[in-house]
Amino acid sequence: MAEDAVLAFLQTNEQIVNSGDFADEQGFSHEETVNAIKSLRGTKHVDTQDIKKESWLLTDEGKTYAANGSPEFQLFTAIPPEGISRADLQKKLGDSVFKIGSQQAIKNKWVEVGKTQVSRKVEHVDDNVKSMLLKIDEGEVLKQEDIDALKRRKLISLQIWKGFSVKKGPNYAPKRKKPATDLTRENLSGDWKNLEFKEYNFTAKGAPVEGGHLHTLLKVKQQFQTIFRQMGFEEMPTNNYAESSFWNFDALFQPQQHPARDSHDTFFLREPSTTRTLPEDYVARVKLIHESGGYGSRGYGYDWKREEANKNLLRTHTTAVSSRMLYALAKKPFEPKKYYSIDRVFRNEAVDRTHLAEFHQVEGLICDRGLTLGDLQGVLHDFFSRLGMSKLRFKPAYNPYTEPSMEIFGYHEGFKKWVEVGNSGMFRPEMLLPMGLPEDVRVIAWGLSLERPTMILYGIDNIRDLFGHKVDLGLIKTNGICRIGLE
Ligand code: FB9
Repeated sequence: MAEDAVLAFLQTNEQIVNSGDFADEQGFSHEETVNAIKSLRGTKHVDTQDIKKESWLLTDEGKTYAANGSPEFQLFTAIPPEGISRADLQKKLGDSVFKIGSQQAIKNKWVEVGKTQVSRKVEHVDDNVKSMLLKIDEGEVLKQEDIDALKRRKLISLQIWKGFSVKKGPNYAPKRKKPATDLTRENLSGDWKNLEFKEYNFTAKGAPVEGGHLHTLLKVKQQFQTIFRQMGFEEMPTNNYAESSFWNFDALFQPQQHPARDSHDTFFLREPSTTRTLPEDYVARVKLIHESGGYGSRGYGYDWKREEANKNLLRTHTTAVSSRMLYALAKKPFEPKKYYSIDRVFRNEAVDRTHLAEFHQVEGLICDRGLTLGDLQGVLHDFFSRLGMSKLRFKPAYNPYTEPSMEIFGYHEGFKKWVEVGNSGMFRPEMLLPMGLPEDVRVIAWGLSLERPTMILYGIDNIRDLFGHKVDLGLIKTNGICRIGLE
């Protein structure tokens, strides 16, 4: 071991004058020797003095000039006394030597290079570059101006050698006892007094603690959950991506020929392709409301088909869960409720930089007697102001299951512009009354996505950097905490 060699050498010698020579004599690499010396210095077995040597080394180009002569000298000697054509000279020397050689020879006033002819301007020249390079190679020290000239032509490079001279330190011993690192049951019994303990390295970094990391979307989801909880909403159970067309569309009074129910917009399941059970009495009322209306509505006047309602799909909105919850509410003595959901929904749509075939829908609803559109606008102001958006505008819109419906726009203080932030409306009587909810019960509801606010908050402009198999897990680890009140 290099450590043992250093300690043994110092037992019979005053000092190691130069760690480099010592390494060569002892047959160790200089790196290994230096590491051993640093370790022995750490436990004060040795004291050291830094040695720093600067020397010039020939670069690869410098080595070729030292061997073949400088390009300018090669060019000069290739020109016969009567001169030579450029083309012949270039052919003789090769492009690189001709190019560099002619530039330097002209600079030295050795040659004259015309459009076609090259001729000598002097009788004789010396190849000083070559002789200087050979001197450096032999370790000679040159004048600074010569060094600078060769450095400028990148023919030499500076090599800095660092080593040590080494002497015995206060804790010197011919053999180093392996420093103890812990007090143990064994050494506590007695010989701890004779042990040498490794010094604490208080600057050492702790081992990185690998822990779990919340996905960026889930950080924002938690913030939305907090907002809904603060507003007194309960979370709906959304743990079923697979849904029947009945709950996803028919229960919402969405007609069976609606384009959104086409396989171009919806993912239908192949297996199991149809749902097993539906509440038959309620299905009968839904069939009726679609076909011939009721409760003052004309209905759609088409033949409603059970097999269409039975088709299983990946839910296209969390409103499918809202319909299940409202039906469950209608089966009990009525009590007002505030529900929310935040979960994945799936749409068979064209994907692009900001859209995938799925997204996380955020939905809120309030079910109570006598609610009005004003109540909806009020709760939207409350909700979005908690997201840092206090200025809202509403634009009339259409949804198959809400009337009236409104698109929601919020003024984004950061972008200094209005941003579409969601959609909303009052569920239609054709949806609520067949469920069996009391006549005067109204449901106001709204929805938005989780991805849009997340991408704004974290400055992500491609959805694939946020969601999917290409997400950079390093970002998941390093993305900051989410403080809602998005700026
Ligand atoms: O999220 C959306 N925009 C948005 C939301 C928040 C936000 O952060 C604010 C800074 C603080 C920024 C932007 N949108 C809805 C609007 C647009 O992004 C839109 O282009 C994309 N929409 C999705 C649907 O696209 C297929 C977002 C998604 C959406 C739209 C409507 C609903 C839900 C999600 C709904 C609903 C609804 C309506 C009535 C009753 C019940 C639910």
